[in-house]
Amino acid sequence: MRDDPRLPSSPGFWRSPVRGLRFTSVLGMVLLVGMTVLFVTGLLSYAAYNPDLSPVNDRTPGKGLLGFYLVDWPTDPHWLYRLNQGVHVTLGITLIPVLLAKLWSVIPRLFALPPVRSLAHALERLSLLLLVGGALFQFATGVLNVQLDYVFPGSFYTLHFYGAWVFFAAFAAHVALKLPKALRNLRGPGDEDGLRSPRPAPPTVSRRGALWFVGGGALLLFVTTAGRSFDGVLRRTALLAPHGGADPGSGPNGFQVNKTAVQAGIDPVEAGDDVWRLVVTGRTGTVRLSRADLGRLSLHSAALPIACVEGWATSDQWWRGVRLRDLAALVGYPDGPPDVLVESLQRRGAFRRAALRANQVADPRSLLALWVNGEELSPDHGHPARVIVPAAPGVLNTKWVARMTFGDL
Ligand SMILES: Nc1nc2c(c(=O)[nH]1)N[C@H]1C(S)=C(S)[C@@H](COP(=O)(O)O)O[C@H]1N2
Ligand SMILES: [Mo]
Repeated sequence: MRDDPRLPSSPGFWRSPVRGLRFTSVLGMVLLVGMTVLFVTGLLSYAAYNPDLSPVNDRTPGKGLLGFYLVDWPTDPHWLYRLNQGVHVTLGITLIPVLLAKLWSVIPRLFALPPVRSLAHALERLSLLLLVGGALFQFATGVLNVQLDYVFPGSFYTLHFYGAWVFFAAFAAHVALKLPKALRNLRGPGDEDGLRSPRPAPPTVSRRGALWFVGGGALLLFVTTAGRSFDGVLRRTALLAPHGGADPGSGPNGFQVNKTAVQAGIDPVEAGDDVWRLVVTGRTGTVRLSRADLGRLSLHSAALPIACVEGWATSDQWWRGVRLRDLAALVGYPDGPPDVLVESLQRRGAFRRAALRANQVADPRSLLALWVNGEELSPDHGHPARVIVPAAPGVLNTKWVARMTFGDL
């Protein structure tokens, strides 16, 4: 029964001559480095949202110890989030063929009998379930989020954050168990541990050729993804980046729009110059400012990108408007601004409000922007006013701002 080669539980059932520990070890080493970078950039991406700051930003209020590493997200260098998220998303997509090839290479083990040989073996198999399940879950949720955006309304952060910890715990255990063997197998012919087929079919491709095939697939994904972190000609190479949604057109406002004013349900009358007033509240009370009032305050410019959690980013745009710290000074914080809660005219949607930390408010490049690239903000980029903060993820750059409440959150 056990050796009946018609059954997947028999080693003879698996006939590809490509399988073997060396093939598995090479892919495993690539994943060891790649998955670690994905995990670290993923945790940093979460930290960039400043979840410890306010319940508004915190998508995983029950995280407990898992949030041990959270820091006040810095504002320097101003491309920090763009780089972090470009690496995270581009690398994640690039590693898909490597992950699939690795799983393919060890699939005979899934069916090996007896299913459980000992308590230790049972624990190992359980950890493999978390490892493989966790990896597939992280890749699936990540890819769905960047390609279809907002398929998990409000829950993507939660799913991807906890999924990352489950995966990485199993990954660390797996590496501790397998690394010595993988290293041995890279140096010389090791024991084959049931991966090499006992009755291999004639080869149609060499092992090296199979690795080139996987690497070529990864390279193809890389060159059709990496461009999403840029604009202009490079953006057009990002064939896999989502192109649906609003066409931002050309001209000063012609850079990527994630959600249009119409999609966000912005009422053009409410956002119009006659009606709109920015309501700023702080220690000394509330002030209401029209767009003309804002234009009479001290105006400043900053060259900053929009960098979305989905991995797309623009290059630096020239924003012009009022410094956030000057708005804080208007309501009672002349030296040293506190945190701020920013709320949009938008009535529904997870990103209609966000909290910023004191260090972000204090940065002289942090603006409530009224203009971009020398022109009025377009409705889709947040007219009448939007927040722009260096090094922060796009979700913190609230559009169609209606209210700012300064104070320690
Ligand atoms: N009010 C509001 N502001 C918002 C959003 C939103 O949905 N509503 N989306 C945020 C996200 S996720 C990003 S990436 C940026 C995108 O800005 P852009 O459309 O001007 O490129 O806006 C941010 N500001
Ligand atoms: Mo975003």
